[in-house]
Amino acid sequence: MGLSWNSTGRKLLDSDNLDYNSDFIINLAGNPNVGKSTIFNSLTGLHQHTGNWPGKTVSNASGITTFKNKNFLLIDIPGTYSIMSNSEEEEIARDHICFAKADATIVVLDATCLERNLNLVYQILEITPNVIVCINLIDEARKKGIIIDTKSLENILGVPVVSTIAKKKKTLTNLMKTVYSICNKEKTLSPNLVTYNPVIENCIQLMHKYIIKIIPKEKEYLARWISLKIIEGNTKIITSIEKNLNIKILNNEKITRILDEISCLLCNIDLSTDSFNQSIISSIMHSAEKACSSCVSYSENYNSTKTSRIDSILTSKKYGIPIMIVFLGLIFWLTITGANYPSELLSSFFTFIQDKLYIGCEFLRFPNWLTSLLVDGVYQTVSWIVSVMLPPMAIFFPLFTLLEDLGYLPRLAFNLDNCFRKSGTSGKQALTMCMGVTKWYFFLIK
Ligand SMILES: Nc1nc2c(ncn2[C@@H]2O[C@H](COP(=O)(O)OP(=O)(O)OP(=O)(O)O)[C@@H](O)[C@H]2O)c(=O)[nH]1
Ligand SMILES: [Mg+2]
Repeated sequence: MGLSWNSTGRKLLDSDNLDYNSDFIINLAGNPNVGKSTIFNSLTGLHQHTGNWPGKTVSNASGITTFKNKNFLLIDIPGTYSIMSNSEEEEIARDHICFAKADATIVVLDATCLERNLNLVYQILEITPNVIVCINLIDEARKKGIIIDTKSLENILGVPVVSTIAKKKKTLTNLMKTVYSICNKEKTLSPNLVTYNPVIENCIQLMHKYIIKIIPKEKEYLARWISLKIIEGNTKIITSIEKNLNIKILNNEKITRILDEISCLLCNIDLSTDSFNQSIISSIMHSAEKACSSCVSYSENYNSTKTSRIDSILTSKKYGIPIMIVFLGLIFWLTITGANYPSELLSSFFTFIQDKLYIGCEFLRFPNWLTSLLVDGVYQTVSWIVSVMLPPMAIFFPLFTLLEDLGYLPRLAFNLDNCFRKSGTSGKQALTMCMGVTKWYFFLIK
């Protein structure tokens, strides 16, 4: 796509056709639905799609904003919860922040759920030091009685932290001032990274000594993260690193030898690949939890907000499970008894058609075996499945969608999480389990 102009006559660019004539390039990253596009629109005067559900921005978008006579090219990156896995949006975000040319990355956070958002901040700090943390939705946090000490968070993270209300353009001036000073190197940043298990740290050091020698000078900061990814054995990320930095990792004898040494170290503490990854994730989560508890406090009206009151009942130890049993019981009852009526109607309709099919076969002088194959075999089986399965599904799914829209499903998942973890899965499987139970009932009992 080509170039276009906004109402103020500034040049606007599509991300697929980035023009680096701007003075500075700034990434806008963060979890989904935290206000990245709202900030982007406020600053550039563009109209990126915004709305109150996650995943609206699906590819990088870019636009120019001017501050203190300098042009900043802002790039609105699709929201992601992490940059560790291999899902498409995580790859886009990770590769862009890691390898594309940028002077700074603004990580936008939702002030109402800081801890979850800080997990991503810690991951991004591993791939770029020039980070500005922007705590958005401060107005919503205030309404809920959440108070955030930005200075304290700044000390913990080692990068600047500003708070904003994206819809109020005035609040973005402070953000732009900070971006300006970082881009002009008025401040040097030394982020405080997550510290992993001491043995893992030793392994990283071993790999780091070699990686720092082969990596391009301007990407030296990435050496620690690349070392970690090599130890993790994440082939997809490694291939992307090889391609973007033009270095050889997969068939590198020296790296293979270091990896052998590292395997011995990890064997000594009995750390398999799975538990290695688990340990990395827990360390990041632990750091986010610690940072959050040191800088977030709650005013007196915190617990009196409507959602937290509802939450405290729906997920409480005393009422959570009984309420869940009542809700699920009601859904099963509506599905099972409610489905009987349309099932009977469908069944009589299919029987009526079946009689007509017999007459048709007789009229066409089909041999008995063919009539039996087509009508008693194919038609009767299909009509039985449709009349038994369609009505419960048509009742069950809308009811579950309603529970999802009301926000009950995540609470259900929370209530069942402990129990599901004992069998090696998570509470999120609750919907799959309910679907399984319904199918089981209709196939085996009916
Ligand atoms: N109250 C309040 N609402 C905000 C603020 N910033 C954004 N919003 C609203 O939050 C919702 C999400 O904003 P978006 O800008 O679409 O979020 P995003 O981060 O781009 O979302 P994705 O593209 O899906 O990752 C929209 O309804 C915005 O109007 C804020 O500071 N305060
Ligand atoms: Mg967006």
